[in-house]
Amino acid sequence: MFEKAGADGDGSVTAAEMDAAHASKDGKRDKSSAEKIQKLDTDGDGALSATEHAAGAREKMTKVDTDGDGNISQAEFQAKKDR
Ligand SMILES: [Ca+2]
Ligand SMILES: [Ca+2]
Repeated sequence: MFEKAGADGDGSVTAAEMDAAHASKDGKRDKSSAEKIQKLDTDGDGALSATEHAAGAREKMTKVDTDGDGNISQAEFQAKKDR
């Protein structure tokens, strides 16, 4: 996803690029792209670097991986969905 979304090739994804990527994928704009980026944009430059994106994904995974074994089991995935 990341290679495709970084349209200007600088390795970062801006809100506009994320909107464009989502728009081409499902035909509608995701209004919360800017908010999502803001949450993960730890250095505050308004763009999401691969590192920031990875950190966000890791944090999400840690939250779901309740027994901390580094894998999302079906039970953990289900528990997250049910929450
Ligand atoms: Ca950033
Ligand atoms: Ca686990």
